[in-house]
Amino acid sequence: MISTAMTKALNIQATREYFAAWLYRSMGLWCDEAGLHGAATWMKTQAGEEIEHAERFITYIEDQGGHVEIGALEKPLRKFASLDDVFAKALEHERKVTKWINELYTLALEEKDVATQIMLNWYITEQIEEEQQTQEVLTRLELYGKAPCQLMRIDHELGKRKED
Ligand code: OFO
Repeated sequence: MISTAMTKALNIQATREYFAAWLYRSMGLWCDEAGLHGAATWMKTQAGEEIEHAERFITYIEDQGGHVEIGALEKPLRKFASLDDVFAKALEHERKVTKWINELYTLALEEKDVATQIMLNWYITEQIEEEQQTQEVLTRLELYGKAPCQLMRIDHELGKRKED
């Protein structure tokens, strides 16, 4: 059993995870149009992961006997200046997600809700990985991505991404 406040907060985060899927899917569409099909694959894989993140929250709310309600999704960004810009915005978004997960954890601590703390541990670890992998791509793009042949090489590498 989880509190009403916690149920509401987890529902909001589930919706945010769906929004993240929308955002990454939209970024992937931009990449495809820019001829960056490897990056598009990377983004599509990430969108799939975000749906899994949302589903994980939903399953937890249900397992705790809570009421699940998905909120409305805002329109994701569709225009970007460059692939650097796409990954810079992805990193910015992941940092926001980390902050939200930390806020959920703080609420769970305040409520002495140990089960939710344990559930959130997975997301805390996941956010370290998500920020790190996005930052890594952005760094490579900033360092080498200005040369078209290097950009193509990076794009090719991004296309090898498999679901973790
Ligand atoms: Fe990209 O993060 Fe979900 O949780």
